[in-house]
Amino acid sequence: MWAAAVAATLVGVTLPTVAATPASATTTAYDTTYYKDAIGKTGTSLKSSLHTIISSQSKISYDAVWNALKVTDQDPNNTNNVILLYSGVSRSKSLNGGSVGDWNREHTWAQSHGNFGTSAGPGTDLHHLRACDVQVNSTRGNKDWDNGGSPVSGAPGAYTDSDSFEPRDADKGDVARMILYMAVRYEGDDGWPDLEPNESSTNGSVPFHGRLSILKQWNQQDPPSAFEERRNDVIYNTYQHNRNPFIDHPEWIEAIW
Ligand SMILES: [Ca+2]
Ligand SMILES: [Ca+2]
Repeated sequence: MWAAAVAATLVGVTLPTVAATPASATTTAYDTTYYKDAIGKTGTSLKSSLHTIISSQSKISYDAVWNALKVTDQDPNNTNNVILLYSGVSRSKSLNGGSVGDWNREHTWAQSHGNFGTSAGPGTDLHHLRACDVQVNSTRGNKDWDNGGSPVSGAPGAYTDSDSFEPRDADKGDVARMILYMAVRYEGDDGWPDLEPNESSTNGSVPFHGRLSILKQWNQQDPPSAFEERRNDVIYNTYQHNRNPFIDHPEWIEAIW
């Protein structure tokens, strides 16, 4: 009787998960499916493999981006609102537009850094588009990414100078993973420019974004959040059917760059 009772009790016991992998490596439900061909690779081989995987996607129009952002960027605590990049402000979904007080569509990879415009392609790729306050978006402009400068009005914790923009801490990793997604997704083989990171903060209109060393720091400093992970899932399941590998595996940024 006693032994049977103990055995019955043990059936319900959940054994602790053994962490067999280093803290820097992550495993996801997609490793044996979506990322199957990339697992175990590093460097250009990993980049090339991921490029092939994530290039299989659906594309949406620039107009459709409005409604998509209302879903991908929804405030987890208020379904009527979106959370704005750089400021963290929660604002009504209905205030999308171009006036002061509205939110609009921020291209994290600035449109001018590749001249891709807003036809279906990099200019409408939800993995780097975020809801953003109109005035803060204007302040960011097409600047490269770097630390330092003066405080940004309307975005506490963000800084800017003449050629670069530093997001607030909570958005630093998001920006890094979005920029480096673009670098892997767009390799110049589909009619769009080959987008790449570099170390410059004065790229202007060339298809580069700097500064890579800073983006790598930001990726380490601000790991993927639940908001970012949900966003990746929504884009994958509902809109584009491709994923941002760096939200699933932030350590792949170091493995490639
Ligand atoms: Ca973050
Ligand atoms: Ca590229």
